[in-house]
Amino acid sequence: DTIVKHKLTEIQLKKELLPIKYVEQSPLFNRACFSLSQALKKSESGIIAEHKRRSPSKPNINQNLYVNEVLVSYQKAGACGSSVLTDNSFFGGSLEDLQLARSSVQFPLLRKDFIIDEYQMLEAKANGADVILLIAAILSPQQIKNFALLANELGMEVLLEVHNTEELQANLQAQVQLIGVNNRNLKTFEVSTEISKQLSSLIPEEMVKISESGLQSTSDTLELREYGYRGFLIGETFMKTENPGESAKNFIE
Ligand code: IGP
Repeated sequence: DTIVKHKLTEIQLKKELLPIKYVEQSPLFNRACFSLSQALKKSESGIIAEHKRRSPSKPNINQNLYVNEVLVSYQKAGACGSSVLTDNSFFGGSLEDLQLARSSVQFPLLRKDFIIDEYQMLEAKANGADVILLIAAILSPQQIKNFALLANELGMEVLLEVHNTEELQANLQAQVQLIGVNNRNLKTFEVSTEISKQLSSLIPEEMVKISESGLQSTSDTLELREYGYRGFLIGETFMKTENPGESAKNFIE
């Protein structure tokens, strides 16, 4: 709630500083995107490795590594794609991080932020994203439908994040390529992969299933594979170590 309010003000300000017509002039705006859903279908690891400096629950995960270095090492380790936090106030990320990421790797990039306005989708494309995250907990089903259409028109895929049955069922008609079940309860910060297991059978076949947050070992991911999960979004487990690329490599091998 606080985050969403903060975003609203931030977006108003940005629209004044950089109107949409200028966002669309970015050299990255007309490029072709990488498909995360295709990459995951082909990938053995299914790992989407995240760059994350800090979060509301962990004020200091890793503040001193450059996003380009981390991402290059993730790609070398065999990750299928990466997620880059672009929220500054709560996660310490930025759109510059996303740009830097784009110029350093050739695989799908997810813009990880709290998207509540069309403007942010144009911004995502203009700064190098291939996939955007839509969080069911902060959007109406109508918004999700509209935003997903626009993202697809821009050539990007959509990862819809849900945390319970209601959020999932309210949005089954939305045209999204990927469904992410967040194992972390955003209100209590409690983490449990049980929710991924419970929701797996309710997710339509044609959507790629991703399990997000709190994954610590290959025993977690191997178990979730049996429930049909193809993608695993991992941040802290890699980022809290001195060498996230090395940690990702060990995880994947
Ligand atoms: C990664 P973890 O526990 O591996 O660091 O989690 C990712 O799932 C998490 O950062 C995340 C997130 C979000 C962050 C999932 N959904 C929404 C911000 C907003």
